[in-house]
Amino acid sequence: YDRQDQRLPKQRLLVVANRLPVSAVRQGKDSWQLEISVGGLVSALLGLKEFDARWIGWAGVNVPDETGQEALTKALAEKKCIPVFLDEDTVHQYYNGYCNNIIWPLFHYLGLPQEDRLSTTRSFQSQFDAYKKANQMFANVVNENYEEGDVVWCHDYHLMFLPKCLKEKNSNIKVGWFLHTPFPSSEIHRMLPSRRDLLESVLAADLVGFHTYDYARHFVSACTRILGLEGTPEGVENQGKLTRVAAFPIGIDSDRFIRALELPQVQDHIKELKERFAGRKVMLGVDRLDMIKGIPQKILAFEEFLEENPEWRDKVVLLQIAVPTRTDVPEYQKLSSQVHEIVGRINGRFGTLTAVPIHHLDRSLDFHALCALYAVTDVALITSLRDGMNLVSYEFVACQASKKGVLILSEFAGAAQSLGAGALLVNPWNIAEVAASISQALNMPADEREKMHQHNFMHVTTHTSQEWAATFVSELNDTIIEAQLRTRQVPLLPV
Ligand code: ADQ
Repeated sequence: YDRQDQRLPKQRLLVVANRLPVSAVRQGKDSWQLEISVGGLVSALLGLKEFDARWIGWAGVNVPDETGQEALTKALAEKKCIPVFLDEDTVHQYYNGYCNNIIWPLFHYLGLPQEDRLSTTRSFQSQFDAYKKANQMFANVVNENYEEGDVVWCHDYHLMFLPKCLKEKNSNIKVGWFLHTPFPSSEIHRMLPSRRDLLESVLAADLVGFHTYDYARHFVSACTRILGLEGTPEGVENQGKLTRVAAFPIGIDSDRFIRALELPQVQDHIKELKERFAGRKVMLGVDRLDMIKGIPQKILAFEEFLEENPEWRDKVVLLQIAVPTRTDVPEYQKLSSQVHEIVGRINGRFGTLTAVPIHHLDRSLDFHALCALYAVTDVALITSLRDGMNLVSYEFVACQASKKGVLILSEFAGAAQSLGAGALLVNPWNIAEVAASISQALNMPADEREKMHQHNFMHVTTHTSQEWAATFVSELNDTIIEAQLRTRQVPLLPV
């Protein structure tokens, strides 16, 4: 398949992810209002101009009636989206349960839930059954929409069972799978009761991708240690079939951020923020409120910094923007109260009648407000306990062309491997070390800041989300050609 040849129709790409990039609100019996959310993946795929891409995923709403399902399917078709309808119980067991309460914490080295061992063991099984059932429902929708020659790109830990379901039905479908979280050390992965099933299923894919080389290596050693399969420099071999395994570090649509800074409404925001925090250095945290983001550790380190550096107490402010997610899961509710309690204590301790050291917002900011915040920040503080990549660090760098602020970055974020040389790397568990880095960042001379920023800016503007998606899909296409060559379906030499 030659993508450069303009005479050929565009190759179809089916992108399968748990959630469609659309939020759907029901207006009446058969009418829906749709809003596209432009996240990293959406802009990455918008950049894939030479493909005809469609999304398959759950629309995030329960639609039990056929009239509603038909109307939503029709409305989504205009946005090139195809819905998978999941009932409430499946969502609870598959999404809240197996995905977010089991795989997510385990893949981020936070262990497995263990309040009540016996009932936990039983719920593992029923949640895993729901996970397989949900993955099969995604597979059914892919199969209904598949046309010969399509490539299927599955995303993330929600859909680890999907490659197997797809290949069982049609071994000719070309399937890629990409993981957005870390893949943990095989010692962690082997704790999972369904460790074999998940690995075997992922290996059914033709191409398996991770953010970093380390995650890819962990995956290959899990296959060796748990399944007894041989790892090769290209991937993993299983009964004569090679599954290619490689690192594809994601990026952002940096131009979108850089262009936004020129907009009058963003300039107005910047002006307001500068006036509001005049005379104080601005430190910023932007995270989903999630255990993996190390928000309590970050705030405690800021407290230690204020304790040890009284001269900074009225000269610095920490803005922590933490959008709540997965609010149905009890662990997330506990985290939210814990963070509020620490922030309250520190503001009570170091605040004055006119100013507090921490502004903590429990909400999401719109894109323009976020760009303005990034632009006025002196120090970004990212203390993830583990993070597949962490795009906030990239977005901050993209918006810092004039300020050249400092990035403090957890060594446990995938981004530490790409932006490490232009950041102060920290172990977020070491509160004293993070506090010392805050001091170093606030006191850093301009020439040093400039040098670090240049390194990061160059990386962020050249390793974009569009380039990431194009590389993955092109590599997936290469596995197709290799497979055809192996089975001699195409001649080795031009005839
Ligand atoms: P996330 O865990 O969601 O993604 P991240 O990569 O930081 O983490 O992306 C978060 C996105 O949400 C960013 O675009 C950010 O701007 C936005 N965001 C976060 N908080 C916000 C707020 N309060 N208001 C507005 N916007 C906010 C998962 C993995 C990551 C991996 C990505 C992409 O956990 O490690 O980098 O997928 O693969």
